[in-house]
Amino acid sequence: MNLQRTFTIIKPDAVKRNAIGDIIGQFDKHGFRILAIKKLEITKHQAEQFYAVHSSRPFFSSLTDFMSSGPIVALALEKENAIADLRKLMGATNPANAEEGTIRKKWASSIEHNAIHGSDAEDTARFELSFFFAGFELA
Ligand code: FUP
Repeated sequence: MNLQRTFTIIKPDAVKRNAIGDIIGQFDKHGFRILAIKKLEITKHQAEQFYAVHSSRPFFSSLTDFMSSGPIVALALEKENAIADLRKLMGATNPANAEEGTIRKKWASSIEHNAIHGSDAEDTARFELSFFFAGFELA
């Protein structure tokens, strides 16, 4: 038993394509419990802080422009092995490599416009959850 929390974002491209309901339905179907959820827009500066680990990568400016280009939905999810299981449900970063049945296979249109973010480890999940949610929202 390894009950875990993870953090996910339904990205601006997926929100624009009206995929919120479908993606939340997939979380539900795969046993993720929604602890907290909010729809919001972030600024370029906030996107830069969130993706600070990628600040030296060539795609950083374009990625943070994209993430601040429109509404997103941020969720805190909980289940056993939530972090690895969400990564599996998301599919590969590049939709060209995403397996059938994954969220990115269905909704992503490019490696940048790839529909969904999910934490990749326990420490990043903690940072990302606390970046978007206050402690009382996750209690
Ligand atoms: P992932 O964890 O699957 O979201 O992928 P990464 O942490 O490697 O990358 C974070 C985000 O940067 C991706 F979701 C999309 C963007 N990215 C690009 O735009 N181009 C790239 O070559 C790699 C990543």
